[in-house]
Amino acid sequence: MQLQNYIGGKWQNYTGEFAAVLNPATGEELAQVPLSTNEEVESAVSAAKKAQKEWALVPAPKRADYLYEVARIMKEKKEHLAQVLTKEMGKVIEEGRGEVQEGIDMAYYMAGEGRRLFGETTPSELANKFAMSVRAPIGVVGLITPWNFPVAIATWKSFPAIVAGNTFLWKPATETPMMAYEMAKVFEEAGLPPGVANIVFGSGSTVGTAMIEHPDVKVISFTGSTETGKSVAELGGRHLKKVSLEMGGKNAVIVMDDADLDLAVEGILWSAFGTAGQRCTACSRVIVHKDVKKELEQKLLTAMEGLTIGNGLDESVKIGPVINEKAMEKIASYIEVGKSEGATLLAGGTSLTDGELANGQYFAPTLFSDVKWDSRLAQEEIFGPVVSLIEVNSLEEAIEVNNSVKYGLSSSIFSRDVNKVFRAVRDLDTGIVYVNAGTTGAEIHLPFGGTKGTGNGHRDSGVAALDVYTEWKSVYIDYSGKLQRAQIDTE
Ligand code: UN1
Repeated sequence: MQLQNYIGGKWQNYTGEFAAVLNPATGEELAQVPLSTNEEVESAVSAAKKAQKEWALVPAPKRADYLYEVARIMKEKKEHLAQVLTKEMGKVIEEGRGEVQEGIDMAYYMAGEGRRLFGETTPSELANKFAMSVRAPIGVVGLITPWNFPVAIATWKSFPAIVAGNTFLWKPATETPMMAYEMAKVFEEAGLPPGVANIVFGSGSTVGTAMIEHPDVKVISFTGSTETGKSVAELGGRHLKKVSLEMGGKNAVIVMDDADLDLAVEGILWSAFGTAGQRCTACSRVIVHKDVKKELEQKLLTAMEGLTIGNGLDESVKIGPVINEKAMEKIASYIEVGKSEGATLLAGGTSLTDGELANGQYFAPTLFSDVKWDSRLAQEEIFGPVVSLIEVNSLEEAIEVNNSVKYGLSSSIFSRDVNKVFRAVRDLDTGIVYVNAGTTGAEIHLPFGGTKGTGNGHRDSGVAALDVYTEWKSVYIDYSGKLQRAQIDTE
């Protein structure tokens, strides 16, 4: 099947270059994705621009009605969408369903915003004058999304964008275009006016660059690697774009000596090996108090034996493949880094190729211990099922080690001591903090994003997402019948 761009409410007939989309669990070709050119970006931006003026005039609660319809259709198609997602991305079907649910939740949540989109009224310093600030749409927005959450992340960006009166152009990752294609069908079925939602498939270097450089694209929202995010920010800066970035993480679970260790093990397993470790929120460090280190190690090793690895479509499988060969190579290279840095490899560390796994991209869940906090293994994002145990002597040291990385997305602490917990919540330098839970599992009605190298101050999802897609407009209405000069006629 050859996918097609969705522009101005129409399926294009693109005849240029295509790339193959592979199922990471089996290696089979699922579809072909267009590698679009500037021309397709140009026509999508022009369709989006044309539609935006009218879309902005549709009352926000009516714009929201389309999102309720989107939610309803996604709910109806949930199983189908989850199956497609698992096939193209590899995550296990249970997580595929969870991700689609995240999109449904986001649709309902942002549809609700259509009846709020609160502005503010503020007293004027002058008599008989009314002052308010309202959220105004910005125009055409460009969305660049990654392969690890092919649908959820796109909904965090596109739904607030449209409820606020913008139109969008979405470039999904070339590894996972099928979910974008499915979402285009959902938008079509929901009756979204032509040009409000546009999807252009292709590479970051061509389509992404053209979007960022286009004068009619006013906002760029990007989720992906820190490396690519920096280039997006640089290019966006040169064109004075508002750029919202969500990038890498090197998230840690802190396990204190008073923690419920069995619960900590469950939290670590789920957040380190779920999605085969390919979440920007994935736990890739465990910072453990020295008094419970040995016991935690043993419990983790025992629990890891129960992890089943295979094709995510199989309901009994807990861990699916990683996305592609390049990812396998990167993960394998970090195993070598860990060994050369003197870390102790306790489990995993190899690719899995036996029997049915032979054609897929499978990497064994891996546990390193005795990892030095400042080693590359402990500092760099691996994006695979690899966890590093780092021993500490106190809560203060744990927090310091947590904060020593250049990223600041998610963190977690397992402790039964309320004093330690509150101190950690205050001092952990991350955008998301969990207590007695792993580092993953963000809910869509809270802001999602991080500090330091993870972001640039913006947030996806939650009410904070509206700040990315709206401009504050301050309005002063003078009903005194005379000219009143601010700062001067106030005596
Ligand atoms: C990501 O890894 O890019 O909190 C997003 C979570 C998910 C979203 C992760 N709800 O892990």
